[in-house]
Amino acid sequence: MGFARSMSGALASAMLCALSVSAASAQTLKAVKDRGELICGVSQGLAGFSIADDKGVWSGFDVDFCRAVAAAAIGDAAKVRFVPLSAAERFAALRDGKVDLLARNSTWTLSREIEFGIAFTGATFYDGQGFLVPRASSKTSAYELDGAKVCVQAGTTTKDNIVEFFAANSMKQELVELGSPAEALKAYEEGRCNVLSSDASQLHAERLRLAKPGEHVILADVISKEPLSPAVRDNDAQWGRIVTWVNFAMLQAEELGVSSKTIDAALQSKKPDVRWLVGTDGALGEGLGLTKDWAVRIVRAVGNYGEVYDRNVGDDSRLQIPRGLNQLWSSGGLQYAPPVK
Ligand SMILES: N[C@@H](CCC(=O)N[C@@H](CS)C(=O)NCC(=O)O)C(=O)O
Repeated sequence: MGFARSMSGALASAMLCALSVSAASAQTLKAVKDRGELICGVSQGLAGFSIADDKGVWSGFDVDFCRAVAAAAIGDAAKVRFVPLSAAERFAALRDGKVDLLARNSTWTLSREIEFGIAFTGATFYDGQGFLVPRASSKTSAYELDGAKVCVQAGTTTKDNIVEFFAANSMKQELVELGSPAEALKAYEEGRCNVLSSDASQLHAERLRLAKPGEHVILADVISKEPLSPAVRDNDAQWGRIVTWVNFAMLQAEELGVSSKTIDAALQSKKPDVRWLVGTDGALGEGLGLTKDWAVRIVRAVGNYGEVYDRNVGDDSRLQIPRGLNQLWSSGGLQYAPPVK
């Protein structure tokens, strides 16, 4: 009796099913190319990172990352379908194949990788958890917050960090958990809490939505590491590599002075590192399953890392978040791309 016939029908079909799932799941690049569109999970609206305007046009740091991946993978940064996801639903949506990529101000943690079978592809933005308080409270440090009522968004790393930080410093707190950032901000504005806590980058964005932003301060202390990273399913190494190296290509471009303004000159460059990046030397793009000009497409579409940072959250944006840890390593920060060669 043959192997297949010796198994029960149900078992055989379960195995076939498992086979086809793993074959399909290792094919994200092919699925994206065949569809002609990248499906990218983003936030439901966070200025600077991912937000849609009244015409439904998305912008932000995470949005530009999705566009960069689309430029590299399908040659068109406009071919992205953005799927807004709440904090609570985002990782299951990725796991269940509802999106090809999650770029949603999500903190890279080991427990998330284990629980959801996902892989973070590398920190695009080093953040930390901070506190927003009314200026009139005269608080200047996180260590002065004993007894605070703290508004946080449910389903985030934020809540656990509060519990741990206050306990570790023998301070009391009362958590007020809300379902969305808008609700958290409203609760803070209405005085249902006297502290709003989240990733410091988000506090910069949320403060601008208050009636009088100048009457609120972001304390200098951060109480956690929040390396924000895109994520993919962990069963498709080729796709994971592409997403990882899109970020590195943008960093490498900044380090080499290759920008959306200098990209044509870069194609004529004799510098070996520039030639590797833009594909006039080597065959790295083909090795990734893309084309030799993959990095050129990225830089033309969204610019290098510094351009994306400045436009969305830095000097050229309303948020004005200092580069800080997100400076390149060569300028004293943590952003460091391995050799693109
Ligand atoms: N980086 C943290 C926090 C991320 C997060 O979702 N923050 C909330 C605000 S505290 C947010 O971005 N909300 C936007 C939304 O839900 O659309 C995490 O990964 O848990």
